[in-house]
Amino acid sequence: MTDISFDTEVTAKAAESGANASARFQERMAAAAARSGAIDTARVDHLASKVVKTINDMIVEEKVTYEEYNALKTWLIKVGEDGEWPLFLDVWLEHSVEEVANAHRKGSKGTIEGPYYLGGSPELGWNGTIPMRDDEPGTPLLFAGQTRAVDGTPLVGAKVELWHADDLGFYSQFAPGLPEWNLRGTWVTNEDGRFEIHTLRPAPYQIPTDGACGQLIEAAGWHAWRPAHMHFKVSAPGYELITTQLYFPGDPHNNDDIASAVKPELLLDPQPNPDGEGVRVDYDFVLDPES
Ligand code: MBD
Ligand code: FE
Repeated sequence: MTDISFDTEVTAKAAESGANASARFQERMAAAAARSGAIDTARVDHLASKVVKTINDMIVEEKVTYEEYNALKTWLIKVGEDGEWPLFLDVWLEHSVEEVANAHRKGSKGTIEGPYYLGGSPELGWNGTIPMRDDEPGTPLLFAGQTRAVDGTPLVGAKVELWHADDLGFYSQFAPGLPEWNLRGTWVTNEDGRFEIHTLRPAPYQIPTDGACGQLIEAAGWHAWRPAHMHFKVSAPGYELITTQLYFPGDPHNNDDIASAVKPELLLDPQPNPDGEGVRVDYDFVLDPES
């Protein structure tokens, strides 16, 4: 495995991802805020008071010094300047929110969305090839399966959205210089609820190391790796949308993902593709009905 943090071109690209992630998120939330209701003052009071108390208790318990307090203040300011609040929150907190949100589900496991989703990727039928550059590096991967309800009913016309990083760990529309929809697509399941996605096997991934999050990782002696992963959103009218990620067995970071987003049910079982190049992997998505 190569350490990409010493490549300056790579580093410069990573720096832009934070600012783009913040801007895209703010656009989405502005649209959501226009639709949402009044603020629940009692709930905000309860949660905000608890956050403040938890941190105060920690400061007293750990006898945090002014030097440490000022280091924290400096770092928090930098997280904002680098546009890395989406990255920080999604890497270190989103997994708990997802755990709470999806505890009731009986269908396929979800996991975190992370900072790099975009809606509206190109529709590629039920068995199309993901948009990629002519010289896109990576092993061909056929990802085939069915979408169905927890009661076994095949879901015809379900949407399977996939997004993943390129071989260097870049997501299109976040890192600059990539075709608009590179390695992003939407498949619509056929009359049997089936899909066949033609893409490339993603590589192990490091979160951007050149901003505030990277600074924390280095100062704490942590690592920046996530296992190789593909992100999905799977949806059908009348069913709960699944946001998930799938992983490959044997990845050295399946057991210490920086984002704590791996679950045993999310490990794939790729095999040599009997009908073509590269690998084939079969995986079905099972959706819970909306309550
Ligand atoms: C990613 O690609 C990702 O999936 C997560 C969860 C955090 C940072 C970058
Ligand atoms: Fe990712």
